[in-house]
Parts: sequence; C-alpha cells; structure tokens
Amino acid sequence: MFTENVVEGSPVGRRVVLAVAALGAAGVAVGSVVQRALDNAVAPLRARDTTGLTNLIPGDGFQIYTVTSSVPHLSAATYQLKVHGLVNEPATLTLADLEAMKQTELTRDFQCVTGWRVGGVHWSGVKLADLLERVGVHSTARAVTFRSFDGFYDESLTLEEARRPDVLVALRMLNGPVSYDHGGPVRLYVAPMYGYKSIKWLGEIEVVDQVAPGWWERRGYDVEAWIGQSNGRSDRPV
Ligand SMILES: Nc1nc2c(c(=O)[nH]1)N[C@H]1C(S)=C(S)[C@@H](COP(=O)(O)O)O[C@H]1N2
Ligand SMILES: [Mo]
Repeated sequence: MFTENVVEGSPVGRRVVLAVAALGAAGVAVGSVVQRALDNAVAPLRARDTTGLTNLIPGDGFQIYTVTSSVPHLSAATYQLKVHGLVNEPATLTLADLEAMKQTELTRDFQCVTGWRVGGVHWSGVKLADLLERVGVHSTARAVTFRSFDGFYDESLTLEEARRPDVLVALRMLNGPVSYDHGGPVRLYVAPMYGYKSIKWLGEIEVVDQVAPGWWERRGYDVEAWIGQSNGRSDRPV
C-alpha cells in the first residue's frame, strides 16, 4: 500500500518502506542498495498495474505519483489556497491572487528518492518566502505544514527552509500552467530536496511551532530530505 506508485492493498510497498527503514536504522543505508530494493519491489507492480492511474509516464521524464486514486479537479476559477496558523493576516488566496504576486523563475532538476531525475525543469510561481512575508509570520513560529486537497498528502519544512529562495509555490512548470497530473493548478517545488517534499494539489499552508513528519515520512522517509544527503542516497545536489 505504501509505494510511491499507488497500489492499494499490496504488501510490497510496506516491504519497501520497511527495507528502507531497516537499512537506515542499521546505519548501512547505501544508496545503491536502497535503490535496488526499491527497483526490485516496484518493477513487478508497474508491469501489473492496469488502472493507468498509478504510474503514468507523460513523456516529460516525470512519473506521475499520487497516494490516492481520486483527486478533485480544481479549475483556475475554483482553486483556493488557505494560508493560516501562526500568522498576522490569515488569507484565502485565489489563483488570480497568486498570479498577481511577484513571480519567480527557477530552472532546476527534479529528483525522486526512488532514483529518477528530470534535468533542467523550468518552474515559476510565488516564492514561499514572499507568501509568508505577505501574511506576517509570528515570532513563535518554527515550521510550515502543507496539505494537499487530495485529502491525504501532507508535508512540512522548517521556517528557515521555507524561506529559501529555491522554494516555490509553483503555478507553472515545463513551460505551461502546472497540469492536473503534476498537481495543478498549484503545487510546491522544493528544489534542494527529494520530490516527496514537493506536494501536489496544494490546498493549505499552516504556519506552526514545530515540524510534523509528512505522509512519506511517517512511512520511513527522512524528514530532512536534502538531495544527496538523506535517505541513504548519494545523488548530486540540486
Ligand atoms: N499530493 C501529493 N503530492 C506528491 C505526491 C503524492 O503522492 N501526492 N508524491 C510526491 C513524490 S514522491 C514525488 S517524486 C513527486 C512526483 O511529482 P510528479 O507526480 O509531478 O512527477 O510528487 C510528490 N508530491
Ligand atoms: Mo518521489
């Protein structure tokens, strides 16, 4: 049930995650070993999947991931982003509100912890730092929690990480609006961290007093997800 490819009820995902956790715990989390465990476990699932939902390959080098099979389609007109918690001015922002803010562009690789990497992806959107500035963060705040409108996925960053210039509330990627499959209309992009931090279908940002482990992190992934310095992997940093 817990592979990055949705396979409801399959025991294989659990095995993968436990394997990763065990390697980490034993201090022998060698990237290639973890990768081989993941590949071995996931390959047969890919072949077996008949829903088409779990591992779409759209041709841009990304694999399409979701932990649930039904995610609402929100249009540009109906999309809303709730920003709240330890802030002076909680806000509910429409896509137009986000588009009216300063747009920041980034061209960076995207790296999934299971091994695939897409080079030189073009991203643009609102710097999370700018959004936090707009709502005014309380001095007691230490972290930011993100929730997806898929109803399941969540993530967090420390406040310091959230304020990095390479963390975007992305409105565009691959030279177009963020597509539904890629988490549109709005997703997060955390350039220096593995893909699981880049939450899709972003619905809510809550400023909080401590980091809460996200969906994958409750299933064994590292909370500090630096590319090349976590999850037992040695990838080139982004
Ligand atoms: N809501 C949501 N966000 C998510 C995920 C997910 O399953 N659900 N998967 C994460 C993982 S593990 C990766 S690698 C990327 C994949 O992004 P893509 O589907 O656009 O390729 O999304 C991340 N964000
Ligand atoms: Mo991932």
